[in-house]
Amino acid sequence: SSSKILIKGGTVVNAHHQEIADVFVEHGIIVDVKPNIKIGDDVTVLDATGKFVMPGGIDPHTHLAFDFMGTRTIDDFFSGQAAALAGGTTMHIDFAIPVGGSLIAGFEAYEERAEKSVMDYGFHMAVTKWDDTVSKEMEIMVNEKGINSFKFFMAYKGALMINDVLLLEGLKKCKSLGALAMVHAEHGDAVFEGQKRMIELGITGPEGHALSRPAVLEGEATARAIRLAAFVNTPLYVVHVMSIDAMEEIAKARKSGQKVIGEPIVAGLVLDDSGPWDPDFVTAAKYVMSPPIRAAGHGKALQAALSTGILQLVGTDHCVFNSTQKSLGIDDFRKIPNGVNGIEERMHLVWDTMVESGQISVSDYVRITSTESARIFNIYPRKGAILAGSDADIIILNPNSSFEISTSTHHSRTDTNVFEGRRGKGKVEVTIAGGRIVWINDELKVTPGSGKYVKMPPFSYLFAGIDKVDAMYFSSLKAPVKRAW
Ligand code: DUC
Ligand code: ZN
Ligand code: ZN
Ligand code: ZN
Repeated sequence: SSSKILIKGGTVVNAHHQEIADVFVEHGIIVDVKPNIKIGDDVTVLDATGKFVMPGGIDPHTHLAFDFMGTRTIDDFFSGQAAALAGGTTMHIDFAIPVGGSLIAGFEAYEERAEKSVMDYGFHMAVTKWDDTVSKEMEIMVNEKGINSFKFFMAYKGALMINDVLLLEGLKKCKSLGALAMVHAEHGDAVFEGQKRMIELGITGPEGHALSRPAVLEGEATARAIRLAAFVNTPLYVVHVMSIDAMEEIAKARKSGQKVIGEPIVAGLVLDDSGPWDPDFVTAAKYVMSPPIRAAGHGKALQAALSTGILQLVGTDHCVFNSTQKSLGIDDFRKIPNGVNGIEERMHLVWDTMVESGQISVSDYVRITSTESARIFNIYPRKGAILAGSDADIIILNPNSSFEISTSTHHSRTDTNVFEGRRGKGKVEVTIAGGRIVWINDELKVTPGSGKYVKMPPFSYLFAGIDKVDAMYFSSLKAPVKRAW
């Protein structure tokens, strides 16, 4: 395709505004957005009449080429991103994991895995232990490597899990760096106990997974992380909010003015816990993720929370293992690699579930699938907007066309799909990434190495006013009482 693209006559949607306009793209950048743009004849013209022209999706939560639970996710930075593009997502933020305890070694390993990228990407970094080296490495990540968010796993005992002392140190360090603290919120010690109980009862199948880690443990850890973040006075981002229990803690904190972000994932919005009870092991095991997919009412409540602003954006936790890998846990659900797909399905399922159903507007759709990610991770308006000067990451969605999800047509390398057979209204017909048409007429045209690493600067809008609050807090602590003794 030409380096110049004109998208004609569509409804251009941003998070705060929509209008019928043309969009002109040159050399990977949006050059102009206005009605009736006149052009020369060396331009690829796409007719978007009757369709929505929107910022490409930004998936804030993925795990590509992730070494986890004795195996590596089947989607790497090529196949996972190709799948993303086919579903209208043009950027993702992946979780880089330390290697041998080193954040720098972890970052370098992920840099290498991402060399074959076909779309833009950024990294969060996980912190899994605490000492002076880790503390120094966090500074290097923020000041030199373009990372502005750190994830703390409150679960996965014996592997990634941290304790409250580390969480407290980590929160303080994040605050000092202007980096966003993220938590996987489940009470890891209690989960461990719950798993033991299941095994003792003879429940070794996939149904034991959700039974061993009920929503009360997600609510507890969410509340604990929120309160520690309040004590440190730093913003908090709760990843994969899967339950009413966790959502209500976030609602309460936000109501009191605390800066807490809640991210549901698409599987948690549209699936319920009947899957893991399927008599076929692989079918049941494909739904196993943590926190687990909950009973039916939770997803609906999370949708409602998204529509009222209690939750702010949608991720996927795309972390995919095939049937063979899932079968590592055939005798013991504790050994089933945790993770589900979603990177290709998120944009379609959120459209169908939230917009087509009438729960949110098209502008809200743009906000929760793209713009809010860009704002939180401090790359707006380069990403997350259709504005002159923004990166040309654009989708054209036809609201009158339909999608259908199937393992036989998806672009992930896995042989299962937790959304198998789902269909709905609204189809991403064109994806433009970095100014190139990469998805059109149901065909992918991607070039390994064309994706760029996006550095994310610290001190996002979430930090506005934080220091002022601190000054008030500490100045009120100056020995106000003169005692008699
Ligand atoms: N949960 C998953 O299901 N997979 C990856 C990590 C996580 O927290
Ligand atoms: Zn030129
Ligand atoms: Zn997690
Ligand atoms: Zn995750």
